[in-house]
Amino acid sequence: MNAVAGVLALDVGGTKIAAALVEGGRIVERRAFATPRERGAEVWLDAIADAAHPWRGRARAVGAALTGLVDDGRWSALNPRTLPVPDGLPVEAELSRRLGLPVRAWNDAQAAAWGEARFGAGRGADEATVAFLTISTGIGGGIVSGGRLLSGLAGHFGQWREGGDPSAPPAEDAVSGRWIAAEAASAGFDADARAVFDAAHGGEAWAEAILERSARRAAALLLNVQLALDPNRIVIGGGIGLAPGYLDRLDAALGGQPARLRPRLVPAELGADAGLIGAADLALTAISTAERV
Ligand code: BMX
Repeated sequence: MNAVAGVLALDVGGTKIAAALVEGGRIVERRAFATPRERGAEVWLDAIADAAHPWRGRARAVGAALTGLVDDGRWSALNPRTLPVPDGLPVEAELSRRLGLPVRAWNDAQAAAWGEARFGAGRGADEATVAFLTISTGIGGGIVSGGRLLSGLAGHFGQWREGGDPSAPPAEDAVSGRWIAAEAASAGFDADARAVFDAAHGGEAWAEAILERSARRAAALLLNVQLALDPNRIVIGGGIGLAPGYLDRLDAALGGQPARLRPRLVPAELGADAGLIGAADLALTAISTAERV
């Protein structure tokens, strides 16, 4: 049995990268920095390894939550606009080589779904299905059903196509933080998503209109998730999803639906830590299972 009990947790999003040391299911140390998007995957991996390096002696495994598709240890983009991940990057092997530890990787929202189902807003759902939807740079999602996390493409709700046209852009391209900022620019305002929320809170009609449109589209997505999975609850996360008033906007947009169709929306309890805590727990389980074989 390995005496070192900690796990290195990584959360790589389109906007920021977070690294943390997790011990006993809790984050004991952390650091975060902006994703150096334009500098490519080699730089992202080196930056991640540099951030995690000081904790190496205190961890027995690495759990990585990555924006994009993660299949059998390889990392690809589903929407390069969120982060232009090269196709099939062997991310588990590449990070393991840099850190000298076993690495397991999942999609960021899938890891967060597990974190919330086990330790957060999904607690107590037992075998029932818990869906997770995070609105941030893009829209991610995850599904925990029967006590298991569904992997691969399962939960990538932001990639759903709108309007019955398979060649339409992904749903997230007209909802997420990136779209909100682009709409502000179109309206003549140099504002990121946070500034748009501040402007709406300050009574600016242009900002409220943008958030209203984003929330209505997200609400339509949530209604479809409810019809597809009939989850016990849908946990809402992400910088946009948890921004002040956004959840109320989602509920208001769903208000006209019959009660049986209306999703039960709950805010993520682990906030921005859900992916880190989920990835750490998943990695610890995966590595411990492998050690027993
Ligand atoms: C995109 C997709 C998802 C991700 C979601 C949220 C890529 C690179 N990412 O839909 O895998 O979960 O964005 O990503 O294709 P985030 O960076 O906003 O957390």
